[in-house]
Amino acid sequence: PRSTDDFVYTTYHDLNSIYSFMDMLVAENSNLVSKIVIGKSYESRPLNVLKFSTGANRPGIWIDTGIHSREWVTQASGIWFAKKIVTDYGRDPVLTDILNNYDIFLEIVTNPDGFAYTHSSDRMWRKTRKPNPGSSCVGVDPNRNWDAGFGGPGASSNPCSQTYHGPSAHSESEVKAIVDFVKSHGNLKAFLSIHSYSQMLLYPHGYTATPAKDQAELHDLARKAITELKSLYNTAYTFGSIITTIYQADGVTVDWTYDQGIKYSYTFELRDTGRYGFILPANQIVPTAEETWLALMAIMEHTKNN
Ligand code: ING
Ligand code: ZN
Repeated sequence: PRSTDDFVYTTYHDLNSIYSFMDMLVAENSNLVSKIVIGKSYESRPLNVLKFSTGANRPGIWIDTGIHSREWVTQASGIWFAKKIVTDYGRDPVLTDILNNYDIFLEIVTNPDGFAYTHSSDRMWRKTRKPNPGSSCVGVDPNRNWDAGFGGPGASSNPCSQTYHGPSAHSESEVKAIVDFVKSHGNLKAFLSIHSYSQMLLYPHGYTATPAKDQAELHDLARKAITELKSLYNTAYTFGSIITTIYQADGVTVDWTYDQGIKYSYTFELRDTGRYGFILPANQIVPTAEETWLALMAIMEHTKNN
């Protein structure tokens, strides 16, 4: 494609295609979008973040997709979100109001080494691609590597496990880059980390059953967000805290961000509930992105109003 209008949103794309999409989007909308490189992956790929901004010194909203590389509908949805933002700014009054007060940061390919590997070698790869010394198994689960209950029973110490927590908190450069970004930014108000699959909207905590201090508000907002989501294609989501809704999970992204003071920290699990799982047919990409966007807008609007 020569422009993001020609880009095909209804199919899955490889890393080069997504990285060129980002550059096209920035070139076409340089007054609204820029690309920040927050670090590099273990295999030295750039960790690209799109910044949507209409002014200086704004608080921020973070969205990441693809931290687990095999969850392809999430990166594909991230692409669609990026195009949606530039299309709707100045047209949709709610998004315009959000962007006139907040910056949005969007990391579409949060685990680029894993993503490249899902295209080249193993479609079901989840983890990073850093070798583990003393083991023939590769990679760390980047959703068990954060310094929030790190190393607890909701993660594995076995390097061959899909939930291996890694040698230490933030050992993975893909995680550390976000940690550094969150700390240096210092004013993120929402942090939305997008996975698939299961059709769930989850809030902290995963490492403890002690309710988050904002549990009541997070719960009500989750209900509102999934009600909006369902209004489009009748897709049913469950919601609640991570530990009560799925299972104990230690060292997860949104527990760390919540404990850093980012109140609106949520994880999505997008379509489906298991019929296709990670191999979601491409004809569901755009419907998934569209319905998810309604939930994201509900959370972003609430963030702006609170
Ligand atoms: N499932 C998530 C996992 O990492 C999850 C579930 C999400 C746990 C958020 C904790 C926090 O186990 C997938 N599919 O990645
Ligand atoms: Zn995941």
